[in-house]
This record gives sequence, structure tokens and C-alpha cells, in this order.
Amino acid sequence: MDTYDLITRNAAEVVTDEEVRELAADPAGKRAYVGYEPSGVLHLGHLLTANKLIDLQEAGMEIVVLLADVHAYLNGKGTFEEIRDTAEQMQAQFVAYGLEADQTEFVYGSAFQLEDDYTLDLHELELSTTMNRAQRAMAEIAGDETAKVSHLVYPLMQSLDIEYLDLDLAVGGLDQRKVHMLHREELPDLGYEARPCLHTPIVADLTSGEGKMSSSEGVTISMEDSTEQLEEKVNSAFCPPTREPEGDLENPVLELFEYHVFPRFDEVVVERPEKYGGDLSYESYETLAADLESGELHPADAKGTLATYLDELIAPGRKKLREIRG
Ligand code: IYR
Repeated sequence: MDTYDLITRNAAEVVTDEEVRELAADPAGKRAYVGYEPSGVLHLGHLLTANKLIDLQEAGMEIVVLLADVHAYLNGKGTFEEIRDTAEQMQAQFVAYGLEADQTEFVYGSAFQLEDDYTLDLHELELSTTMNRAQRAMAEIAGDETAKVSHLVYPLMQSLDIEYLDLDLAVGGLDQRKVHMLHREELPDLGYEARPCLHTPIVADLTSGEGKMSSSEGVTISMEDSTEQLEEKVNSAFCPPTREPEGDLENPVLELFEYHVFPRFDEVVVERPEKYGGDLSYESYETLAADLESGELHPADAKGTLATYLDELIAPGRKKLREIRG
């Protein structure tokens, strides 16, 4: 695959395309990052951006994973000590998932966000950004809970991280786009260069196909799930035999094949008894989706296969988590 296609595959949006093309022309040694508020257990939301980091690693870029401990603290996720503990568990699960330990730099936010220069730059951003602007940037990240001053400081710090970690590309889910736009608008006023951004899609809720899959509500799949729990969740997923269900609905089973399975496996085999036509094999998402639409692939077989492949993807992280917890 061409480097630009690899860097941008499955991206919902790049800002700007021209800047990302420039990066793709010479990716060696360029630095890309995702920041995560530490959490003890990785779920599919984390893994979607991790898949993009694996693509970028394959394209020759250096990867930085920010364990955003100060951000989690500002977002009310617990005491500093609790957050630190979960950050260590998170790092171990990312490595088990496939982020090469020797090619990935894991950085704690608190390692640089408490320095004098950073703090003074933060205060400068506080002076130039309206509360309204900061609140809007934060709305999708903290939901309705954006009433505290900490929630206004949060997106300003995230904007600065991109400069302080010396990055060439900021990656995040679409829910991070407003923070990234704030970065692009505000950083030049501090004399820093705005960086390109890449946003991954938001996957629909597994059981309804509506809205977004979320770890706080509804069903998500995580490193904590046993094979049986995972099968149960996938089997109860919404999976009409079409890519485009009516209205605002999505087909989450197809989305998971597209964003989680095909990027990590060259071939996907659907095992079927001979009397139902025997095994099917797919090398691309497109052919699998087309077969689901034509009726060649039954939704129940698609779900069974999805569960098998997702299980394989989370198995190393699940094992790691069990070791950590003892
Ligand atoms: N806002 C992210 C966490 C985060 C991301 C980056 I990129 C940072 O520089 C800092 C924090 C989240 O919603 O998890």
C-alpha cells in the first residue's frame, strides 16, 4: 500500500490533506501521537486509535503515547496515585496489543506539563482563549460535565502538548477534533507552528447501531472480556444485511470488521459447514461487506467470525491484565 493510503486508511478526516500528503512523502522519523486519559482496561475505543498508530509505525513514523495523567486528574478521574497506577496497566496492555515497545515512547503528562515554560505558555493561552471557546472544545470529551475551571484548562493543555512533545501529527478520535482545531488556531499566536491532525471515526453502539459506542453507556468490548462474554456481546449486536441501514443507523458489525479486523489481518476466514456452502475467505473489507449485502454471507456467520477475530486481538492484552492483577 502507498504510504499516504496507509497513513490515511480508515481516517474519518485529516486536517489538512495537503499537510498530511507532505508528511507521507517523507515519514521516516516523523513523530505522531495519541493521548489517553489513563484507564485500567483498554476497550475498543482505545484500540481504534492504536490501530492507526500501528499503521503509522509501519509507515516509518515514531510513535508517542501520552499517558495523560494530569488531564485525567483535571477531568475528575480520581486521585493522582490511582491515575498513575492505571497508567502503568494501560501501557502494558498497549504493548501486548501490538505497539512495539522499543519503537513507542510512552510519556506521562506530568513529566513535562508541570514545567515553568509549559505553565507560562498555558497562562498565555488562558489569556487569549474565551471560556466559550474552551468549553466548546471540551464538550464532546467530558459530555455535560464541563462546569469546572479544570475543564477549560484541559483543552488548552492538550493544545500545548502537541508543541511540547515536538510532534508532526496529532491523532485522535473525532471527539478530539475541536481541541485540535483550537490548537491550530491558537498556537500560531504563541509563535508555534500548528500541526496536522488525523481523526479516526466513531463506531456506532453495538446493540442499536445508533449514536456512538461508549464505555460509559451501552456495550463495549474490552481487554477484560472473556471469550464467552465477547461472543455474547457480538452475537447480540445489531447487524442488518446492509452497509447502510435506514436513517442515522450504522451497521456496527461491519464497522468493527472495517476498523478493527481488516487492518490487522491479511485474510479473514468465515468457517461454515459444507452443507451451508463451506468456508468463505476475504482479503478486504469491501468483499465481505458486499457478500453480507448480497446474502452470500449470513449475519450470524459474520458475527461468529467477528467474535473469533476480536478475541484473537484482545487475547494478549487480556492475558497481560490477568498477570498484572494476579
Ligand atoms: N482528550 C483525550 C486525552 C488527551 C489527549 C491528548 I492528544 C492530549 O494531549 C492530552 C489528553 C481523551 O479524551 O482521552
